[in-house]
Amino acid sequence: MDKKKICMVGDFSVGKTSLTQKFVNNVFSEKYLTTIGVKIDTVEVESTKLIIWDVAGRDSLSPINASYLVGAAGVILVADGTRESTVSGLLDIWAVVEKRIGSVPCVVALNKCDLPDWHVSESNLDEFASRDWSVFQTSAKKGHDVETLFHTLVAKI
Ligand code: G3D
Ligand code: MG
Repeated sequence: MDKKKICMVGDFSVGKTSLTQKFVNNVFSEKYLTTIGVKIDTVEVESTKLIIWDVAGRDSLSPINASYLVGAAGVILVADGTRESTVSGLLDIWAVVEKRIGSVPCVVALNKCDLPDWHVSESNLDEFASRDWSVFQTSAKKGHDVETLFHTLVAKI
């Protein structure tokens, strides 16, 4: 079976772990917790063995942690739609990703869409669209668009 590593990236507390858990709890998953603070879930999606890397800690892409990206076939960029800085911050995070592993397929989760206090500007959405990223408004809490998010990335890689 084809094996593909993907990485969850995004600011602290945007919902990387919650989205991963919501997704893998609906499918059979083997988990590993590595000593370097990365949680790895392995799931089968459409005859691909998907290996999901979810980093712990505040700054998922500090220069030290950027090596976490090596070998990834794609990334899920996660922002908290109620915190504008985490949305615009995706552009900086993408720059780190691109420098480290090149222009891999990517999907964007604007997470916490169940909350009323939504702050996603049109200019950020335009910027994402111009990069050909697939953008989803997700809720790890309600399960909204979580399956679609992961399946879209798998289709791209
Ligand atoms: P991280 O892995 O990116 O750091 P987490 O983020 O998955 O740990 O989530 C951080 C906090 O946001 C958690 O709250 C979690 O329950 C909450 N959260 C994640 N996704 C959603 C969502 O879709 N909707 C809402 N309303 N909350 C969400 P706590 O309070 O446990 O820190
Ligand atoms: Mg986490």
